[in-house]
Amino acid sequence: MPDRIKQITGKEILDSRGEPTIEVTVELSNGINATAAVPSGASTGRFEAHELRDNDKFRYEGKGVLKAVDNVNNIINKELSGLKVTEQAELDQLMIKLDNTKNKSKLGANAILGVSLALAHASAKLLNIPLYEYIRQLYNPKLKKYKLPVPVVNVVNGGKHASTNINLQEFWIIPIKAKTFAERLRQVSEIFHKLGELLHAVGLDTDLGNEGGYAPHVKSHKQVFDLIQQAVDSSPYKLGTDIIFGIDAGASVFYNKNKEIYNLPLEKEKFSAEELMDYYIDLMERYPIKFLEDPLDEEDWDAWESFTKDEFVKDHKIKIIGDDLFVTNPSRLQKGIDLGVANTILIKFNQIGTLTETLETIKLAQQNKYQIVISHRSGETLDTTIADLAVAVNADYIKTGSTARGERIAKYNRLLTIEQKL
Ligand code: 2PG
Ligand code: MG
Repeated sequence: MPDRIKQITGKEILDSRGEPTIEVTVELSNGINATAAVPSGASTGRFEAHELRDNDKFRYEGKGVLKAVDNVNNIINKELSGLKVTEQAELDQLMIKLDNTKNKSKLGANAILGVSLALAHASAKLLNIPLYEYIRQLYNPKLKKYKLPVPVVNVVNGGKHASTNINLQEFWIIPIKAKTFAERLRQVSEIFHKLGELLHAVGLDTDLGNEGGYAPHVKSHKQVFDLIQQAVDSSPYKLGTDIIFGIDAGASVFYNKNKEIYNLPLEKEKFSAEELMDYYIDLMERYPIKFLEDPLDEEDWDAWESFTKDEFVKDHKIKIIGDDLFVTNPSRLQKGIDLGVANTILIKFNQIGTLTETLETIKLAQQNKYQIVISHRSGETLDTTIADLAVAVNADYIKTGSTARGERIAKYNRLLTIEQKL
């Protein structure tokens, strides 16, 4: 039968930081084969599914993934071979059972996700339809129209994503007004280049961080916003109407749990949760910042709750985005829904470990009117599955780095192709 899985093979490859990651190929009995590769984070949430690494200090400083590869080639391959490839939910469930831990620590979420995504790619090929259409069928076949996500584009990299003194992790420009994805991409790319020229002109570094944004050494976080603002002002686009700002603070990284203090050395200050929220509000009063991802620590639920319910945040319809907070996990999202925490969720399929669970979390979010940002990781490959995922579920936004670096551009280019097809 043509739709049966003949063989599943894992391979150790390198990601965009030159660290090992896993690539999986699924071969069907009719000869069709499809491949997917798994990304990897640096500012990883404490509650993410487990990324299995070898801890063999003689290979890749312990970061090899040969155990995960071995789990694919033996345990998973043995269990799934001969089964029908299009039974995505059942196959994902089988792997979850086979692993039988809470956070996929036995087989590795990287091993399981690689297989899960390669299965979807193989099924789409088998059915001769684009991947986004196949994922749409898995997600909700009743959804009629397709919508392209708006890119949130990380033009300056800080935190764990670059060697700079910038503590906040990401500074985004968001093209909210243009009509098409292609137009939006052109606008941000033009502004990105303007920003590069500007940095160069004032003698600041224009080398790129992990996600393709600039990573200069600066005087303050405000200086970063001033520079981006100047770049927008020198473009044909209007700040506040065509282009708005956002940040991923990545606050868990600079939170001191014992002292209950947020530490931003660039501001020469330590902040309590309340002071940090005031700091964000001050920034939002100065600049058109409308998106705040992970403004607070991943376990600071009370602060998240009071920030979401803050008057300024509500009046200005600020998107409060949970990444490390929710880790694409339906039970953590449910807690957020119950408490009224955040109004937008970041989705990364390697935080949870299968395509099926990712879709489940997105469904829960959409049913509860949370907006969706589909996201890359800071360690990426040329895999473009997130572009198809975003279109499949009509995600509101996609976050996949700046408009530079091949592994980021691959996703944008895939979206350009999809837009032309639709
Ligand atoms: C984030 C991500 C992606 P990382 O914090 O949102 O930008 O970073 O992959 O390092 O967790
Ligand atoms: Mg984040």
